[in-house]
Amino acid sequence: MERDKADPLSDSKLEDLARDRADASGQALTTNQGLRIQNDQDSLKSAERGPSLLEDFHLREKITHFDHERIPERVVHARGAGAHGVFQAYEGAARLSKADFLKDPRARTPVFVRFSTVAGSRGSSDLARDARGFAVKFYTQEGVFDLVGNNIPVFFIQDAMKFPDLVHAVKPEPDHEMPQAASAHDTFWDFISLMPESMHMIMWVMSDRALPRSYRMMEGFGVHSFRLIDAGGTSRFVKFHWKPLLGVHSVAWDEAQKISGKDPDFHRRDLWEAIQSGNFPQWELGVQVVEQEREHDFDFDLLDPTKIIPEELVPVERIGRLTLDRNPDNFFATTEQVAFHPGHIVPGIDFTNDALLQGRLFSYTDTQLLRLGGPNFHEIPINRSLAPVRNNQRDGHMRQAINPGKAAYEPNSIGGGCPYQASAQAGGFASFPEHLEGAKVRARSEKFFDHFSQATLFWRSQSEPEKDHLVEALRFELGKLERSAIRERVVGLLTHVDAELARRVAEGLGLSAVPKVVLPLNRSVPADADPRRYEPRPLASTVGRSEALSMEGTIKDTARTRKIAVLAADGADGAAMALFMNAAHEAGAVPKIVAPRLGPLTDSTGREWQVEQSLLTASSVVFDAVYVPGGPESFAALKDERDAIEFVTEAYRHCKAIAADGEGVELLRACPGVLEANGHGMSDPALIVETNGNGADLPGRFLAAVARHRNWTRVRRNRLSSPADGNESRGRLVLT
Ligand code: HDE
Repeated sequence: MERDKADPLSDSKLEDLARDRADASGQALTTNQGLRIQNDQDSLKSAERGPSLLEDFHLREKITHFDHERIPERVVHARGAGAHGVFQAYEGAARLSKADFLKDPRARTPVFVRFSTVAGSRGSSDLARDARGFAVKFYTQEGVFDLVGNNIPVFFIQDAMKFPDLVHAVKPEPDHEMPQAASAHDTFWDFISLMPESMHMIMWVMSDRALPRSYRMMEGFGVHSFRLIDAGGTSRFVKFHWKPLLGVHSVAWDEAQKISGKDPDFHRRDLWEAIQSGNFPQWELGVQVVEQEREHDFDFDLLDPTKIIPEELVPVERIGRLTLDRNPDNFFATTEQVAFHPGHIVPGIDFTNDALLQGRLFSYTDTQLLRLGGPNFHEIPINRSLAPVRNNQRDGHMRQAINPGKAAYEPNSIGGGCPYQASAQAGGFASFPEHLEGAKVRARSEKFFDHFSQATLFWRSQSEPEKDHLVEALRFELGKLERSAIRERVVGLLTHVDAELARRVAEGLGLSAVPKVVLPLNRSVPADADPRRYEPRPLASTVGRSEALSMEGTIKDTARTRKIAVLAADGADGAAMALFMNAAHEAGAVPKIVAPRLGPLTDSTGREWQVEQSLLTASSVVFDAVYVPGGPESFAALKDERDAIEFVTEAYRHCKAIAADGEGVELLRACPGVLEANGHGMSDPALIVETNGNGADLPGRFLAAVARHRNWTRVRRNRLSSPADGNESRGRLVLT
């Protein structure tokens, strides 16, 4: 997947950025005025032991700049990671949109992508339970187009008016600023419990979608309905999707919490390392297209961002490919300063009246004015359009452009009437002339009030392990609340999603019964309105299942980029190790030797291997799978290491593929619950053990299990002694 160096367009943004690259290699140190510095060690003093002098321009410049190095972090999506890449449309996309970057399958449009969590601060963990931002900036020849989406296709609220409330509720509580990057606290659930429109999104964020294995393994969604405008001026509604070529995969919640301690940069590191090693992450751009005439054919409103269009109703058509192929040179210059905006748009794409989107169209410029300090943030290299920028805007903080001439107004004659307006024919943007009529109101359409049908659809579409995880997530989140009234209100709302779901959550919370629902359910009601008009009401005629909502059917045929720990010590079976290492490399996996200590490891054949991490620095949670080769000496060294036992036990608990041969199997036996759980573990397809030494097919079987990601059915409970019988009562009365 080498980037095509000869391609002029895909490199054009990198060349544009190169203008501002300050490379100091082989150069002398200077002040910001270019003065060469002779002493960067000592400040200027009146004597060796005397006070510093105000005259010391070098010290003042250095410290002043340092004092001003931070800018305000993003109000939301503060923590993120970015990468450069390229987008290329497939043949046929031109049928749907006249956008230049979609029209020509040969055009390789440069992009910059930023992934993020939503609630946490800049320094928080990548593994918080949260939605992930998936923001793509296309540097097209017609200007910048930003697709600023999330990895979840719906949102908590239907109207921008409630966004500050939502964010205040989920952010750390204002009195003590706790908890960081977590929704498991009273204010968030208090708000949610009074806002049933959030229930569909709650299903998603309580599901494993909120715990991605990698940014490279999550879907992206534009969320709102947008418009595509074709060359003939016809408008169609569209929902945007990003489909990852590696499939959609998640980690377990216990694992996520541990990764937050062991490697809070887990996702950022994963993205960086994948790109660095040439494993360029890829997604296909998908569209669900709805003809204008079908706008009202659905049980839900296309303008309601709390609803999906089930893929069974409108299939996703794949129209292009995104490849991330280059890490940024400098985090601050790119990832921190990049300014996305759903309102950055090009001809061929247009907005809808989704009231959440409409609010966003205001917010993103406003926030950049504060964060980036003024109206010229479009001149910052990462934000700079590749299409020429010519207008009569002038001056302001940090202006870079030097606009010659006298005429900074339009119309003008002094400047020859330039810059002139472009006709639509010449690429001038013209808004879609949507026909509108109605009274000026603060209200939403009738169909917006079906708050539960799609939440139910999501729940019913999950596999059994996914349902278990969702139930556990709700028990965890609600279990952290201090106020039982909020907990009960939420469980009450869950009964409207699914009675079984509510019962299971109630049981885990130790409630003696599923709480009675207190009406009205919806407390998001204007002062003078009749609350009954605002109550949720089901409209969807059928609630079945939608395969696309579950991760069970995702791509599971590649072990590419999967990190596999080879747990070994001196004397490990050299033949088995060599066989496995070759097979793993061939499959594109990333095997790393983890041993009791760093330095070279000598196997049974005398071959030396580089130990990449010791048991002290490594942890199973940052690996996808574990292989334990045989060798009596290696086993003897590992069996007494508590860290080695925990490594395997934890990998087992997190449903990962584990393989062992020879004495390696003995190590598995020493790990509580691993081999006893099902006799020899033979019925577990992700537990591959070879006791009689004839393990030629072990690497192949193991790598196939790694490709399947996890055996989520392995443990339906975490208790060691009894079989997985589905009894979740934890010693309490079972609720019916
Ligand atoms: Fe954002 N959002 N948002 N948002 N959002 C921001 O803009 C906002 C919403 C999303 O990597 C902010 O530059 C409002 C939905 C992403 O830099 C801010 C509303 C979706 C990113 C803002 C929403 C998003 C942001 C903060 C409701 C998914 C990070 C910093 C009306 C479709 C982009 C900034 C990046 C960032 C406002 C709702 C996605 C404050 C008012 C829905 C991926 O302007």
